[in-house]
Amino acid sequence: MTQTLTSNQQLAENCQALVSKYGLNNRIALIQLPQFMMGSFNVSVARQKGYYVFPPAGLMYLSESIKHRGLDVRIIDVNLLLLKKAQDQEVTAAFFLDILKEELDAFNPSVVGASCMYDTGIQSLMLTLEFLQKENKRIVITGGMIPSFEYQRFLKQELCHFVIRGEGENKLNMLLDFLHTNESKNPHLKDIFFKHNDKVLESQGEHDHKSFVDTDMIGSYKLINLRDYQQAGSLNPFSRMAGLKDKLFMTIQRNRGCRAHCSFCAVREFMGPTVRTRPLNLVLKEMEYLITKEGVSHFEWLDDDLLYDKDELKGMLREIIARGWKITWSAYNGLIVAFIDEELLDLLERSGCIGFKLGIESGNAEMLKKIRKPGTLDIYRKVAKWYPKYPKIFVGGNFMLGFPNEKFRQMLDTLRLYIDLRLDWASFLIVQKIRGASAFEEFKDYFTSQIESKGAITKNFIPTRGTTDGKINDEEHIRKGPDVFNIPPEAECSEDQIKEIWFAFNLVGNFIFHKNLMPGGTPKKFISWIEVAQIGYPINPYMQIFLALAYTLEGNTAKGQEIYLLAKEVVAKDVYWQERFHSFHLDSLLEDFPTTKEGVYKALAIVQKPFEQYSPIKEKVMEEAEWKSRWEK
Ligand code: B12
Ligand code: SF4
Repeated sequence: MTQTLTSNQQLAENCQALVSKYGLNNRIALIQLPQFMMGSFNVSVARQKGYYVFPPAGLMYLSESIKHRGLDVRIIDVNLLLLKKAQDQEVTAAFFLDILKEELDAFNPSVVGASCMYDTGIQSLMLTLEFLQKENKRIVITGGMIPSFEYQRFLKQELCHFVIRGEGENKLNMLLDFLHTNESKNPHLKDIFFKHNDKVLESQGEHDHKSFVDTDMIGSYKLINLRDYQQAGSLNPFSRMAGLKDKLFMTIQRNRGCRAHCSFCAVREFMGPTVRTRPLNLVLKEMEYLITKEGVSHFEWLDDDLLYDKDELKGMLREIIARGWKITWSAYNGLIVAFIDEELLDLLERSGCIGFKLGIESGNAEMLKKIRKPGTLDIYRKVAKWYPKYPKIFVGGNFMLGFPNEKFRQMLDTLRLYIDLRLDWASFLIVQKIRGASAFEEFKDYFTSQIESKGAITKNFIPTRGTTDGKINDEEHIRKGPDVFNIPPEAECSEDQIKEIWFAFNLVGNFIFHKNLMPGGTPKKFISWIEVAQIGYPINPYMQIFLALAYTLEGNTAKGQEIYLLAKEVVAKDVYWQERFHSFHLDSLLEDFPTTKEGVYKALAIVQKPFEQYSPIKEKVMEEAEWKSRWEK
């Protein structure tokens, strides 16, 4: 049990003891850890800029909030530094620790803060904390999602001296006040945890959810070099679509928190119940600085609920349009469908939006209620009618598979809904048990074993991203390939079975029945997405074969043939892919690859035949033909 203090006397004593032990210079290092799963790191993906390289937004906010103290603050982004090294050296994921050690030795800060935002970062966080514990020469603070929920374990194991829960700006200031002056003249705050006489204690004061709103971030850009980010990786497929070679990208945030409280999400628990919005003038000022002084031309929104205060958002989009900035932007964090309207879509398109994701999650009405998703099937269908009118925007959906007690028939509803909504892509994600989310309150043992295994049991939410070769485990006793469609409707499936379902749904929904490969579809859009998405999966032959079909549909037969031959070569060498191709009848494409548009439709019809019951799509795509002609103009 954590004990809440009646005064912050013990915090002061703790700070004093640490300062006497380690000394206190004016240097503080904030560490951003790898954004890839350690076990699946692949140098060739890094060289293709296929890994996430998100600039350290959280740490930049922290540094901005403490800048008045006159400290020497350095952000050590080991994710970036490792990916940079991987461009011309054979490095392993574990090399990030050597980089960190070198950076810390050179800078020699007496205070170090490490950030960890999600489960896939647990392994690198724990390695880092163990390294700092062994080094035993600095005051160690950790924060972000995982430490916020795991403070007991981390402090009991003395992996760090302080854990800051939730947003960090004001709490870090309070802690630095105590370290430097043994007191804080600012209002005292809860949510700083530390170990004192073998007990885990929490600071005393108010809860703070006031950070952020008036932060001007511009000063923090001197701590990072945006060109380095552009050269080492990408934000997500949207930033790759915007152009990797010459475009600088940056993330930006308007809101913190979310109106909804979906049962599988921890944002509300972490950010508090309110949504806070930064004033328009600050957001626009930051964008203007980034565009005119740093040369940024693509933005990605970090907001949990970008559509909050829609009128103000519309005002901001109008202002972006009026300023005539030559920018693109995207929102990979799913938007809440229920708040989309036609005027908004028009403003999104005109202000430079190239793509967004929607938080759809399930195609089953009872499951949507159960997970408290703010959306219904009717709303999804109503809004989906508008997207084709804005064909420049790439509309993807997030769909989740494997909710607690989810039945196979409910998962099938999700596949059917995706095909029915005729979106440009579905990201099928396997549900992850997340700390702080109400749906996973009963999974405490899982979280314990995750920390005890030092993150080793963490799974990726996209199965093929959890392995270095992009293949999924070939377990016995589970239905594979199209046989997954024979799973009894009422069955609840094992984790390995869900991976196979994921494989089949992704192949059937995103490839075999992709609306843009059908008569009246827009193959160009399919090409633009797959070209960038496959950077993360360099040897996936079904991505290649469908890409080859799309090029053929576009009339680029030579390119189609070239990619088809690559796919054929990969499959010829690999029994795993031979089996996969055979089971989904894709080998008919390998044997007799079409060279004309009509040939592609015919060849696809053969592959589609066994799965036709999932697709009411053909007629709908025809309706879109008129919007397509508008885009092509
Ligand atoms: C950008 C982002 C990413 C980036 C990387 C971000 C990073 N820094 O590493 C990428 C794309 C890699 C990513 C991936 C994933 N993400 Co993500 N991501 C986000 C997102 C959209 C924004 C994070 C951000 O920059 N916020 C803005 C900054 C200002 O806030 P912040 O980072 O939280 O920092 C503040 C505090 O956390 C705290 N703090 C943070 N670090 C530290 C350190 C110290 C020392 C202190 C004192 C304080 C402190 O203070 C900061 C200022 O207040 C959040 C949602 C959100 N809006 O926050 C999800 C989110 C963090 N991601 C999440 C998840 C689940 C994932 C994934 C696991 C799966 C998925 N479906 O996306 C993957 C894993 C990828 C992998 N490696 O396999 C969940 C985490 C939930 C949880 N309980 O674990 C979130 C909350 C989204 C959600 N709605 O569920 N993500
Ligand atoms: S809408 Fe998105 S951010 Fe908001 S609670 Fe639901 S999943 Fe979380």
